[in-house]
Amino acid sequence: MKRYNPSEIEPKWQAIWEETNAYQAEDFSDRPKKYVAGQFPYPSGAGLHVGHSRIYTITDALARFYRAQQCNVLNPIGWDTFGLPAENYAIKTGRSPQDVTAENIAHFKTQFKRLGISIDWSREINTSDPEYYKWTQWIFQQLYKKGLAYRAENYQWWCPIDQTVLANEQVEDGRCWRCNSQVEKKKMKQWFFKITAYADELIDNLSAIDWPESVKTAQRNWIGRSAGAEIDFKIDGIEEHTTVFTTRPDTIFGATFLVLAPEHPLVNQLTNDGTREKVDQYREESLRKSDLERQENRQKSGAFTGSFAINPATGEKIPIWIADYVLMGYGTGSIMAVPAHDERDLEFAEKFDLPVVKVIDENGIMINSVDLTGKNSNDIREEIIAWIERQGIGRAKTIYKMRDWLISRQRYWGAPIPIAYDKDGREHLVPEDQLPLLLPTITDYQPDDSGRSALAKLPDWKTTINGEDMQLETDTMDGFACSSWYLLRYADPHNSQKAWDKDKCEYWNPVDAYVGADHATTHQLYVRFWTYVFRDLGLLDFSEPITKFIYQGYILAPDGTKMSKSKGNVIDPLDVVDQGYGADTLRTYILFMGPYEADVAWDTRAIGGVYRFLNRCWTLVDRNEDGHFGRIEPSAAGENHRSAILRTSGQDEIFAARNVSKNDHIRSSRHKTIKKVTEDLHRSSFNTAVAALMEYVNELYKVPHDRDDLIALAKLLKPFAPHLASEMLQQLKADDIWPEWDEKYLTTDTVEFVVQINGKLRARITLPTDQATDEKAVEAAALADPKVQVALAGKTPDKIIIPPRRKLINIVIK
Ligand code: ANZ
Repeated sequence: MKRYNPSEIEPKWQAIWEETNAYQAEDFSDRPKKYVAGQFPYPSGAGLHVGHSRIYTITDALARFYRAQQCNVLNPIGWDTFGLPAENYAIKTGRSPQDVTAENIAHFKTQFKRLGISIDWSREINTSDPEYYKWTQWIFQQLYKKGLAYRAENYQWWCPIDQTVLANEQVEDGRCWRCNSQVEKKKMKQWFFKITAYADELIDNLSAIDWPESVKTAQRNWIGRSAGAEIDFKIDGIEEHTTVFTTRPDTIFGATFLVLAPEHPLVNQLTNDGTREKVDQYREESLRKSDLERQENRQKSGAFTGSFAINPATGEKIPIWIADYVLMGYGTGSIMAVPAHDERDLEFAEKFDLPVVKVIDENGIMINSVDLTGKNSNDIREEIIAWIERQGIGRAKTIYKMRDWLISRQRYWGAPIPIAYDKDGREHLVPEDQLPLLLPTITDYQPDDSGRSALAKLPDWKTTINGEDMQLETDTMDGFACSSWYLLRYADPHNSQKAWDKDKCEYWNPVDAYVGADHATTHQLYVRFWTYVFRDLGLLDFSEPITKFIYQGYILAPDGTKMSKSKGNVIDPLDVVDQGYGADTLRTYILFMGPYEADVAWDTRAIGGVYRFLNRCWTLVDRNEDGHFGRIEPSAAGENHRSAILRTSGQDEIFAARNVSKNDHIRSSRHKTIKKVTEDLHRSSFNTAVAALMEYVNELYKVPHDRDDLIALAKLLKPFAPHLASEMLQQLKADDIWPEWDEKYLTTDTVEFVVQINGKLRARITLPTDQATDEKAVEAAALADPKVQVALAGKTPDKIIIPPRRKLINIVIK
């Protein structure tokens, strides 16, 4: 009898897996391919915490499940290494991001291996490796040539602490996503990727992919498609007009004033001597507010320009105001205000005492709308748009909230943008044969005084193109650029001639299951965008890169709060392993703790429960080492009713074997468990699969079983507890091919009867449910039982009483 000792079993199997390259995926195979991947980690100094390990545990359970089903499985890993934390650490400590990153990767790698994650290590990638970012730069070139990468001057979000520009997606509630400081606006020349060119496809394709609705909704809202119309309003007295964007052209008869964003270019012209002072003052005030403040402030403010426009539907003169609730960066920066049907406009009209004209009644019927009165407003939209088009004063228009993706960062630790400037400041692509444009090793990482990256301080940050010396771009690319194509690179990670070989890329992609925690409107939108670009460049022939996305919930601290480094409540998975629980317990616990999408608090007591469960699995196999299954130890009492006492790692567990014969009941349990676990894994319901295994183990303790019952247990356990399961399978001399269930055994539910002879319990018998109500069959089964026969000692029973609805057989002999 051996104790369950994960610290012995786990290193043993990890070494075997490593030596045999057990998880290497084959490029091309007749077997069905399965590509699973967890969002690759940023290898921080703190190491992987249990929250991250949930991602890879889920991914690994799927990988092992598919592998056992004889699929050709790709489960790769890489490191998302560029970014601010490593650079800030370098500034603080003087240690190079290159060195620190290498150390962190080594630590992460150890963690992955010690958790038994079945990675194809031959495909490891690292975004700050020149062999990788060479191709990130090459992709930049392709985008540039297609007009999808461009430089423009614009007001940008600027983080004063991190000293860098932020993408819209990286500003949360007016604060920097990374350091939480209040962001500012700064006018700068920046690089953009034209994601807006694919706005429609990014929305329309969502219906075809198996992603959580919440993530799809987040993307839909982020892209923010609004269908409506642009309408030109003539300005009274001058040869000018302003164009508004509206989603409600049907309300045009109720437009009682216009509102322009304070930054609108027409404002100066509309202002006169009497209004200029107030208008200028208001404009200055609003420039200091963030868009979010401007939108959320219910206390409406504004200024009258002194000019009027003509409502083209009513012919009436309506005043033109400026107000900060109208944003310059959306639509045309100018609106027709319909206070009767728009809340913001109503707040504004009430504040400044402007007219309110209702044009639609409660039933959606038009009123006060000349000859449209009486019609249904829903039917009017098209009619109005057709009318403004005929008049030549407007057109149907769809706009989007999403802006182009801002990708330049004024920081050193990123992939250099492969652009150089000639002496006239004109842009040139760094030629392909100069790639990778290597990030030089430096010692002073601090950005320069004007907020440019440390590269700006290097006198030789230059190149020669066509014989001309040129200054290289000092901005580097957003880390999200590097992570927008890594899933493709895994298919062909060492290709030095191309970003990827098309056949390999198409063999593996799209990803069958992508597991992650976040980035719905950043990473996962960018990945989709780039895939469309690659498709249009002929580099691949599919559109959606991720077929199924598994969005995992957070693991919370035991008190239900978020784990965070600053609170010091982060749990290191290796600590749990080293406490003696082992990786298998940790993994099984993580998968058992709740549905994968739920946020669940860490519970140390529950880990103990999972450890005991694995211990019981171990014991079942260990005590049968000699090949006897369901073996009965003679008990001291020498009775027919026997028991065996098992000793397992300091705990006594009583195994009561009730019947010597192999019975149908356990076979039925086995097949049911196989079916349940298989189906649960297909729908990623890991916690219910573990629960089913726990029930099955309880059954195995109660009734005799054979080798096949234990083999099934070990095979089903392997996605969760791969080390222990491998050990069990080795002892049972079995392969690890996923077991199948047979429908015919599922229905044989059984009923257990107690057999008494002259009031004394002599045996228990199990009958299929459909026979349990057949008195003759129950009688016959009782009399055929070997223990009953021994007790009868050849005598014929006088009476057999089977009380209705009780699982009891009374045999009376004289
Ligand atoms: C008249 C109207 C009547 C409007 C009505 C709404 C309701 P979404 O759906 O978010 O696209 N709008 C247009 N441009 C704006 C800007 N730059 N800043 C602030 N508001 C702006 O919203 C479109 C509606 O928001 C547009 O339709 C416009 O007001 C306003 F009963 O026009 B509407």
